[in-house]
Amino acid sequence: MEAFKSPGISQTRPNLTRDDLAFHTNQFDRNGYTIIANALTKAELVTARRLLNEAYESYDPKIDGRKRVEGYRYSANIVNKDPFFAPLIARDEVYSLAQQVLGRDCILSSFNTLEPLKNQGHQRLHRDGGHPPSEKVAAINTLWAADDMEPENGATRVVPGSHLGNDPAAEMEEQAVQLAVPAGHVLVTNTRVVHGASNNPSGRRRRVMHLYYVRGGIPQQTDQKQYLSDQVQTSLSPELRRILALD
Ligand SMILES: O=C(O)CCC(=O)C(=O)O
Repeated sequence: MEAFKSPGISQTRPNLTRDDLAFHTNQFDRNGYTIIANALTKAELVTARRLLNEAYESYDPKIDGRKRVEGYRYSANIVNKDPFFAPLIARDEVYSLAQQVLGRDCILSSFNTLEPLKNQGHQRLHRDGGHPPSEKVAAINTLWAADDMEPENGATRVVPGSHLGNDPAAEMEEQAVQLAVPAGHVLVTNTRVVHGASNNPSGRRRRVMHLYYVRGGIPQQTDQKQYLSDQVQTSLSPELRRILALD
């Protein structure tokens, strides 16, 4: 298991420097993932946890799109759930890296949340994206930990460097590391990197938000124009509307 040292949950967010961006770009290119510290403050974590609980309760595939995932608490269409969530899609610490990798006009493809239930949640290792390693990265996933994510509660497994090859994902379990991602931190993955959610043996809460970004022009996993209510759509700033591809 790879341990990630954290100074603890922060009251404030760090200023993103050019050096930080260069560091994360380098990690992302080499390993296929990187972890951004303290993108959510302590106060935001309290709010996020409450609102995610509400989102799990209110999720309805007919209204929110996508399918319920067995073995998890789950919801899709999270931007529609509360005004707290929309600004996260443009949060500098994460969106700057998305723009660096996917281009300045990159958009949000989907915003979901997934939490493995006690003794459930194991996924086979897989790749989310199919573009050949030689082509430009077409999509990234960003996993925002609302609770400390550790092996005891089903932390994500990844195979470092596997975005650079074509080995079958299902045969790479021995090379996988289970990442410890403290609450408030964000795991950013190249969608070609081999990874999977894991069994949650303790049942301790593991609420994670998945904000999936793609290059501008690529169809969204959740058509935001279709699934966001009129009220939410009209409340959004021009920048958020652009990232959601509403216009
Ligand atoms: O939440 C996680 O740990 C990873 C989820 C995942 O890989 C997926 O749903 O495809």
